Amino acid sequence: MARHEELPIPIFSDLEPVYGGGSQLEEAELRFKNLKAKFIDLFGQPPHVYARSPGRVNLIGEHIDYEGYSVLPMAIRQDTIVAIRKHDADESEKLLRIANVNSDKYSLCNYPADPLQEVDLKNHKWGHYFICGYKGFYEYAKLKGIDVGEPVGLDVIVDGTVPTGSGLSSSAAFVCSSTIAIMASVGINMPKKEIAQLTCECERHIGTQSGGMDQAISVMAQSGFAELIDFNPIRATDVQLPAGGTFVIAHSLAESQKAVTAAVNYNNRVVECRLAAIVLGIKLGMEPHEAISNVKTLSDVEGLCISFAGTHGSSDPVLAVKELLHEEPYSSKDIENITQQKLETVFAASPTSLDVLRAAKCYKLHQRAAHVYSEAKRVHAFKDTVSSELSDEDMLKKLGDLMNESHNSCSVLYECSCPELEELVKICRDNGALGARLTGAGWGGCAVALVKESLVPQFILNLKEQFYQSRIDKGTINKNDLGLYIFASKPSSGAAIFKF
Ligand code: NG1
Ligand code: MG
Repeated sequence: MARHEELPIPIFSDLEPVYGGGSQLEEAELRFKNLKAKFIDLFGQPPHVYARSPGRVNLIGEHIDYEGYSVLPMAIRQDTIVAIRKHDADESEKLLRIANVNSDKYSLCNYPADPLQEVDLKNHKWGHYFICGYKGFYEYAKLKGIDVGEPVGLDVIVDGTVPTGSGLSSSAAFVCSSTIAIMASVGINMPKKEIAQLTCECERHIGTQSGGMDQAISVMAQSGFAELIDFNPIRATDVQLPAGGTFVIAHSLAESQKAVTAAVNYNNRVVECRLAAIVLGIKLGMEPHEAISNVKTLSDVEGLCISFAGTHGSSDPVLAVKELLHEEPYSSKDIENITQQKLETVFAASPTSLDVLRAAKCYKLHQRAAHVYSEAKRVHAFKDTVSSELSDEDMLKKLGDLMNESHNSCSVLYECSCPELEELVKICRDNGALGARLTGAGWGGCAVALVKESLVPQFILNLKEQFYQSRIDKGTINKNDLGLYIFASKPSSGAAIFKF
């Protein structure tokens, strides 16, 4: 049987295979009905096709996908649905009209039907994420010589339930569902692993140097499983989570606007990792020019680090980091003395990296590299624990410990937490979570806690009291919306196309 990443996106003519039965199915039926009615209301005709793609929670493996390391997320139930109608070639208006069911918050965006348009990064608009998919798909088609005809107008309505800026990957759910809807509208489908790669490249048009985890899980998830995602090439391996444990997702209520703060947060860390990798490469014997042209990620110099560790009787690349990179932050001068090249020259080809250099005061190479190498090991330890012979009790405890270690590393070494997340993680642990950590890029957004199944209702009640009540009293959130901010989640299924 083909591995599931080799298969195309499934096409369904009813909702049940994706939304199951019961209240979830009823909710979905209502959403689709409403979406169709809005579509006809706004554009005068029904959509041709719908695509849906879910958000995700990352269980472990944070900020290492862009360094080439495997991660372990699971898809959540919340998703984005994109309804689309492709104009006929003779319809006059060559416009992409992108509307949202939540028109109070997201007003109609119009773009030209031109795949070569640039995404206006200085002027962030919600519709830009659709354009990421649009541009990316046409670039891909051109590269592969796929004939998709002349661009025509598109009518689109988006319905998303993944909370935004929450580390649950609303952005990838939107980019993936958009790209798949655009593909479906011109009758193209392909293996999921190719769509995962393509959508990762699509999302980079928003200006973040994304890894690829979010798109990979959104496209390739299987109901009932978390997935170990490997990169280069992209692969997804089902991971059956132990019975008796539940992942509870809780929002810190600090919104992380990654596309807006990329130069000092997300892209900054990508640049720091690259610099750490280059410096390690040079310290381990590479010529500076060779390191600059060949070393892109910390995984590229892991072999050298392990050989170095071997001479000290260890196999841990973190040992090389400890010996070869000082803890004191590096100035650009310090690094340029090692690379013998101006940093502006090293990153000349990447405008978003040049933004990082302009904003950065110093570079914490030791801390970032120590996080990445140790986090990469924790992902495999997590996967090995799940498939070990341990009793459920011991297994859950071990998984919780790994999640706690991951959070501490994110917080102390990678500095991608924030006060609200620290408070929330502590409250989770104080209330019996076996482990709790920030999930997604951080700097706000959600935490994920591993909780014994029998304790979940009480755990949620305690968090409501100890974390959310004061925020309800202050009017930050509405009491009736609490279910949006704290919920238990089972692993749900990946992207799908619907034709009714
Ligand atoms: P969020 O912020 O949850 O969308 C981001 C990246 C991931 C990964 C995580 C950190 C994008 C689209 N996603 O996730 O690739 O690097 O941060 O582990 O940029
Ligand atoms: Mg995102």
